[in-house]
Amino acid sequence: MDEAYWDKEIETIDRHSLQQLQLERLNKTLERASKSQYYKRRIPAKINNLTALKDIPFTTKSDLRNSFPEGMLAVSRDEIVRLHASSGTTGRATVIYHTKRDIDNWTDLVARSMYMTGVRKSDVFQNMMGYGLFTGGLGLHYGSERLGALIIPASSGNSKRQIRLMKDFHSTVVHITPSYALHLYTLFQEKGIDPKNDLDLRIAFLGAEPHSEETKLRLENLFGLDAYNSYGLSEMNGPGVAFECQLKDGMHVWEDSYILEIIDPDTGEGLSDGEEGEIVFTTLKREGMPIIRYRTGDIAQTYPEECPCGRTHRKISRIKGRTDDMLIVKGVNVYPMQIEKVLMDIPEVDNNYLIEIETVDYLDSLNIKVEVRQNIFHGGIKELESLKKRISEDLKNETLISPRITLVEPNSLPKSEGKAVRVVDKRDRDV
Ligand code: DLL
Repeated sequence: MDEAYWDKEIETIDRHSLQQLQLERLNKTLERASKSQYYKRRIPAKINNLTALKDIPFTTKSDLRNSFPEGMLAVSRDEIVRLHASSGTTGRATVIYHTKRDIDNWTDLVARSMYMTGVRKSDVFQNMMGYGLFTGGLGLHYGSERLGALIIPASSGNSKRQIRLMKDFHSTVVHITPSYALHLYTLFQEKGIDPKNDLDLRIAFLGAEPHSEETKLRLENLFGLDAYNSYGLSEMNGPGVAFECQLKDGMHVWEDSYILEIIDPDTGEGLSDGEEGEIVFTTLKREGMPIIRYRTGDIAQTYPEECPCGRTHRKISRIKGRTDDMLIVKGVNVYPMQIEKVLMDIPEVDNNYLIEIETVDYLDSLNIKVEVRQNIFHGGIKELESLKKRISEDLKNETLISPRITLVEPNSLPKSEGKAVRVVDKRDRDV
């Protein structure tokens, strides 16, 4: 193993060889997928070049739902060793099946990702993502074991215990949702702990939900560590699909395992580097349940430049939001992430906020509740008014909208231990 790389050969493979490998693996994928009920009549037996992938139809979340529970299974049930499933809170559940080799490949991608950020055997890794059907806990768990770090399978929640574990075992690396990390910091403050000086944390993996660069910088400053963006989705295994390297400027998508496309969400046409659109993935190594041209709903762009870290796998930007979480307020398109970006850049703003959208006189009306720092909240009315004005102006510059701003006390908004609910949509649907 080379110092800087987990798997130098594959991480630094030249683009031409990578594309050849992709075509080879794609054809194997087509062969496997054709054994499933769902794909058997939808895909060609073989394609001769990667461009021909564009002629294969997309797979969507509703295709996964409609083929529940076994319509996309491509091997015999005996080959399956694990499943992960979404809760189905916004619709019917979806399920992903893994063979032994699928778990092995996933484990390797996670170990590769963690190693890339600088995690080594000597690290103590506190995994604060939920263990269970959600992929955040178990996904990182096995990767960390393969790497050889000492893992604390803390799972999410129970903040007091999390803090105790960090202190007792001198955790150096954490895996956490950004919203939970922000919440945890307020608890540190209450307990008089300064994570910068009283703990040994040096690396955090932030993922499972959209977050702005400003939130990440804020967390790096509060905790005194390097935060790396970790992106993935259950349909593509879970975490370990794309991860930031130590340059922290975009996430490498592991293209030996996934074909990455960015498309125009309205027309489905492919977009070029630097153009923002929806991420589409095709699995290249999955046996149990191969998925072809999956529309993730996540919005990002690819970077045209080569990364100085030497890895040749293309990078994507931070996720701007999801196609389905874009708000249209009085005709203006706004992503919650744009709002977060503005808020987290203002030092007087504390670590939590909530966006409410409702119908007033047939029009969309946006109300943003913002927790402000204790001293500001209990300071003069003048200070509060001027903070409100600053937030309004900055939001107007960033998004062109002028929402109502309500400043509230720290710790008064609902807290998150997993994926945060940032937007409450109370709009009348029948007008
Ligand atoms: O959230 C997998 C994961 C776990 C990724 C832990 C990273 C860390 P799902 O529950 O299927 O899987 O949700 C996937 O979450 O399509 C994105 O919309 C969002 N998401 C995940 N990671 C990020 C990220 C896991 N780093 C959905 N930035 C995805 C922004 C993210 N959004």
